[in-house]
Parts: sequence; C-alpha cells; structure tokens
Amino acid sequence: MSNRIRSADVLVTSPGRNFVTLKVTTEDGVVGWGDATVNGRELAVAAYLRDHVAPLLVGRDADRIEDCWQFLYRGAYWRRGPITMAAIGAVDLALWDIRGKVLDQPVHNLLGGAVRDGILSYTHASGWTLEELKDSVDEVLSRGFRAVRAQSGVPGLDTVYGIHRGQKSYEPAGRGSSPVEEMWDARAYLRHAPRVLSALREHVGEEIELLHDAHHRLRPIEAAQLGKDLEPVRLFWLEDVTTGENQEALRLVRQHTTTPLALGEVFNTIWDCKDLITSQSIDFIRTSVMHAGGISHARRINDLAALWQVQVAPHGPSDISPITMAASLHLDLVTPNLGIHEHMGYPDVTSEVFRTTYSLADGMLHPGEAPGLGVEVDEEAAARFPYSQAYLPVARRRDGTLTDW
Ligand code: CS2
Ligand code: MG
Repeated sequence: MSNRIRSADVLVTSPGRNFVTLKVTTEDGVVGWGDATVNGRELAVAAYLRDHVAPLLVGRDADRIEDCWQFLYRGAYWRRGPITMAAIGAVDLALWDIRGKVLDQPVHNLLGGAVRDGILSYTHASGWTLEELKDSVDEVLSRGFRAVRAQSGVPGLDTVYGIHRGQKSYEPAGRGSSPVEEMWDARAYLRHAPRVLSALREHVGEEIELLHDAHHRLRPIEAAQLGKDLEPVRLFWLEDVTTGENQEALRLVRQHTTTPLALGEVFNTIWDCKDLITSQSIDFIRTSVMHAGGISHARRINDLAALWQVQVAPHGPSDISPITMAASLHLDLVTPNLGIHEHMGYPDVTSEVFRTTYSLADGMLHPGEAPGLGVEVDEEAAARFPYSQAYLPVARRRDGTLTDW
C-alpha cells in the first residue's frame, strides 16, 4: 500500500460558471479532489497549481497533510494572497479527501466528530422593488429556510450587484472579456435600504432571520449610519459594511451600532482575521475554507474566533465549487462556534460535473457520511464545458470614480 502522490492535475471547467479543480492521485489509485476557484482570476490559480505546485507534490506522502501545508506556505517564501492560498487550499482539500477515502471515513469523523445534527443555512432573496423582494423572500421561506439574505434595487440606479431584474438568482460574474460597469450611489442606498428592510421585517414577522450584504461599498461613517438605522430591524447580520483592509474602520462602526457585523469573505489567512477577531470588532468571520488555505488553516481561524466569541459563518456563493461547499460542511459539523452557512446554490448544469452527497432539508445542511469529502468529479462531463472568460462587475460613482468592492 502506498499513499505517495503519483500525479496532480488541474481541470478548468465551466458547467454554468467557471471552476478550477485539482485532482490528486496516489500510487494506489486513490483520488482526492480540491477546489481552487478564484472568481474572475481562475487561470492565474490554475497556472500556479499546474506550474509550481503539482510538480512538488509528486512523490510526497499524502498522509502528511499538515507537513504538506507548511511546505507550500512557508516554503514558498511569498506568503498569503488569494492565489497562493486558494492553491494551497485545493491541495489541502484533496489530501483530506484522500485521507477519508483511505480510512473509509467522512472527513468530519477525522476532525473530531459532529458537535451538531445539522448546519443552519441561509440563502438569497432579491427583488428590484419591495413587492418583488417580498415575493422572493416568501419563495425562499416556502423551501424551508428560516434565514434569508435580502437585497433590493435602489431608486435612481439601473443595476445593483446581486439583483437581476426579473430573475430569481444571480451569477456573480458576467461572461465576456471585460467587466460590466455599473453605477453606484451610496447616499441613495443609505436612504433606501433601511426603509426596505424595515418593511420586510414587518412582512416576515420576528422569527425569521434577515441578513443583508453591503458588499464593502460604504465608507466607515456611512457604514456606522447604516448599522444604526437598521437596529430596529434586528438583522441577524450586516455583512461587509465597509472594506476589511483598514481594520480600525470596523472599530468605528462597532462603536456606533449594535447591529451584528459579518466580514471576511475575501480574507485568506488567519493574519487577515486576527485583529478583527481579537478586538471583537465583528460578530461573524466569513472566510471560505478553500480561500483560507483549506481545512488545515481554516480550523485555526475558527479556534481563534472561538476564544473571542466570534462565530464562524463560511462564505458559500456559487463561485466556489461544490468541493469547497462539502469541505466547509465537514468543518462546520465539528466547529462549536459555528453561526450559519451560506447556501447560494448552483446552476442545474453544475451537477453534471460535480456529484455531491451533502444534503439540504428545511434550511439545514449536512455533509453526509460518504468517505472523504463526498464529492466526485465527472471528468468527461467537465470536458464538455470549456472555460470561458467571465468577470465580476465593477461599480463607479456618478462622477466616474471607481468604488470599493
Ligand atoms: C457575496 C458573493 O455570497 C456573498 O456574500 O458577497 O456573491 C460575492 O460577491 C462573490 O462570491 C464574489 O465572487
Ligand atoms: Mg458577501
């Protein structure tokens, strides 16, 4: 029996949207799958894996997951960053998948076993108008969800990220060789969002959890104003209310509002999270397992957060593949300080390539009991969906200045 790595191959496929997948095969023929999708920058991480990581993996012991992580992180000299950490994350997920398959155990059993029966999840509702938003929320609730992220249009703007007029769901990236440019008006949004969310609270009653995402677009004092104005709505959280780069900004927001704050979907190491967690400037840390270097690193973030009573709430949009979704659910199941998990869902066609065993019932997710991560990739199907360029939109203010994102 040999758990040495025989090969590491990268697949870029586009069933409904682009995904970067890593396939690691041992000399015994056990296959582990990893995800390395960085939305809009897929080919950079594919090249990093193919040219700089795959050759280093061949011949290594697949059982030495932590050593492999340290080798790729410390050994690179150039630490951190979304491309590096997504690549390391993909390797880490693939090795945990192999470990589970070799030991015939779901990954959550290798991590200490479940501390809960299921994982509370939320999904998205959106509507350009309040009436459309209410319909969208009602539809989400009819599917059994008890927590919903609500986004609406803004008077005076033609488009708003996350809301596709006349469509129930949105795809974060648009196909094409350059990003769509949208207009953004923070003042108009600040006037409108509290009215819409208050009306929505009236509509759903007190028990449904409402969440809202500001996508990093506000300046700190605007963020503080929004948090304060939304206090009567009693949101479950207000997400990405300003950027997470200058973290002092979050302290300012925090000083002005008791609305719970969530942040961190673009973070990729514990170093990005550390100050916000230890200063208790946020309530929920949103890093995705793959973008934060895989299970081996994300669990350290989760444990740091636990010390400071910050809850873990992993990012789960359609632009990280079902492999990350599954890995995240295994880690969630063993994480005492889990808050909630995002479940945005995928285009139907995605399931032709990614065969999953995790489940969703009445708004509760579970990773399932299949050995490893529980996701298999159909490579023949993947070949039918070649990569096609796609980018997140960008937004400009009325005077043409590019906004934060
Ligand atoms: C969003 C994402 O799910 C979320 O909370 O912020 O849709 C995000 O915009 C995309 O993942 C960007 O790639
Ligand atoms: Mg978000």
